[in-house]
Amino acid sequence: MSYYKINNLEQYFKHYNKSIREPRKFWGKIAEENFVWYQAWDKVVDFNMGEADVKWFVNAKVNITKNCIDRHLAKRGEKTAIIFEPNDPNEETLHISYNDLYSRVAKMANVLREQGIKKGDRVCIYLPMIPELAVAILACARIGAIHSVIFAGFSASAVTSRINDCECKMVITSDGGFRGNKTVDLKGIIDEALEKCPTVEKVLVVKRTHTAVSMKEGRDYWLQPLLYDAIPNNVAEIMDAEDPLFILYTSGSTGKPKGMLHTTAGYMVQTAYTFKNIFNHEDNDVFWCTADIGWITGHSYILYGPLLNGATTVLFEGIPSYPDFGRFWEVIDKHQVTQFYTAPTAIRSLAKESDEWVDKYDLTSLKVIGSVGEPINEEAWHWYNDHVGKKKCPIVDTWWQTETGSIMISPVPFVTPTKPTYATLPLPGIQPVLMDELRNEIEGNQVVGSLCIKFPWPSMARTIWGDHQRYKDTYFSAFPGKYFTGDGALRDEVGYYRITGRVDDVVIVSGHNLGTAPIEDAINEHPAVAESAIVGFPHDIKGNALYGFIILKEIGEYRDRDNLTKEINEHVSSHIGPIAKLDKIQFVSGLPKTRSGKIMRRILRKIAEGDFSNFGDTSTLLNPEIVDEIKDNKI
Ligand code: 7RM
Repeated sequence: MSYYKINNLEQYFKHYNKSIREPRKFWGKIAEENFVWYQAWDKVVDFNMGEADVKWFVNAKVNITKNCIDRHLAKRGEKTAIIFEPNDPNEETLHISYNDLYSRVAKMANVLREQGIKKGDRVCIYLPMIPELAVAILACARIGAIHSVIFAGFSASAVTSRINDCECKMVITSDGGFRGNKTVDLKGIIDEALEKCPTVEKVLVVKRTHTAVSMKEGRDYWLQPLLYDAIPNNVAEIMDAEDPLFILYTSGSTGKPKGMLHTTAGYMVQTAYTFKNIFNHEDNDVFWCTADIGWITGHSYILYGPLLNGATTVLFEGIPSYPDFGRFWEVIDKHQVTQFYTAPTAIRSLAKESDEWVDKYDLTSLKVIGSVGEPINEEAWHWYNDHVGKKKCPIVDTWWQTETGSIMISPVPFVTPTKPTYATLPLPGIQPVLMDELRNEIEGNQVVGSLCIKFPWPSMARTIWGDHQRYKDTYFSAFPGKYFTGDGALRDEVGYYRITGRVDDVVIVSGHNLGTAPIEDAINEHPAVAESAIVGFPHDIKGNALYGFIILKEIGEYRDRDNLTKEINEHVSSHIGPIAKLDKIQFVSGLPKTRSGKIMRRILRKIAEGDFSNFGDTSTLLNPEIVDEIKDNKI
């Protein structure tokens, strides 16, 4: 009996039950049958949740790139591994075969070694979505260097703090990056960042935009000439299962980002397994995840998950609105994409545009469409289902985190019946529980609580780089013995999970605990409202009161703002209760968002409190300019 593929609902339950009763046998069998190892493990898992100490596949030896590339060469050498779709639709698409990927990675790995990078060294990768980004990541993994990819939209100060936190020895960047009709001066940002990074010895620079950049003698080297001279073969480093694979920074509730550390074997096993099942991957598929590789979604589902399965994965350099709002759909049509994986924020922004953009392309190649990053609201779900999936493609609403490494709760398409706005059921191996305020597990269905995971899973982060105490405090102390996700969830009558949002987004108004998410949902139902964010601010009598930041749709009849404020509050009052009425409503043209579409409530909270000092690094936002607008118009 193999557990790698779930074919029907009965099998899902069978695998799930096995994974709970005998997790070691379950994961051991998957690991044994689907990967190549230099040496097997002594123990499948060893853990102490209280100490936040987890090890998978203890003492096994492996190299993830042998599994991503080498083992496919005999059967699939000429198969396309990566389709590179450039920002400019008139620039030629590049099809990189597995053979080609092998030699590119081998050359890059040899260059890294020649430039003094050894196993365990940290390499910062600050590149646009170009093939060299994928190749650089895999080359690090090849030689055992720890990659730390920084999203190439982050500012110099964000780059400086991330490089210094993990003491990178090298930076790989490019002269610039294309983004729609703009170019971004990546090398200039790196030069500024490196003024305060004493550990960086070398900078390798990819030529992409051909803009003039300054090259520092003895530090900066053009990458292409080095690659040209490199040998296209490389012996992979033998890695321990628990050797670090990468660090990826994620924002915390305080300003300092957390360097989540992922290790080798567990991450490999579970990203491969989840990719296979959640996207129902078959051999001739073309998989497209629109995230940036700078986020965990890109790490796990543009690169590692697909390549581990010998899939064809699309690497898209551009943005959804360039040259027009049809770009995503044009790319699906052009490459006959079979699985499309994107974020609700992208869906909503494209749903706002004319349906003609999506209707004019042939999307019949699609089999499965996915969503990730935040709760998908009912309206967006239906638009996605009707216009993109044409009611024929199951929507996989995938819940997971940078910390979890791979998808945790999601429908398995063609197996789990979907339900709008529900991430549905845990994948085999995942044991979610809902907890109440008294730290008791809530049993049964039709309940809400804080979402925890009560047993370790292979791809979980092992620590925060350099700060294990913070890792323990953040994830393993609120509910002893369990991993606390920070999210709230409800479990419906059949056991399906719906993630309702961060539980830290709770405000206590006159002694009542009010989750901001349901209030936002109610407000968003008002026909004039496009989007809203609610935060608390101190109030003399109530303790806290609610402050709403609201984006309006372009609807003429709702021009009277005072009236609208009243109407919105009446709406809240009738949907949730008078206690949830907002004390202040500010109409805004946008909300501060992270690049993956998450509202930065930390900033809104500060504005609502009237504290305009130290917003943290706002340059990491999608729309940093909005902060001043909101601040200037504060009520
Ligand atoms: C993959 C990713 C993690 C946080 C997580 C949630 C939210 C992600 C969903 C979701 C509802 C989903 N990693 N989140 N997916 N909420 N439904 N399907 O996004 O580290 O950047 O964010 O994102 O709050 O805790 S992340």
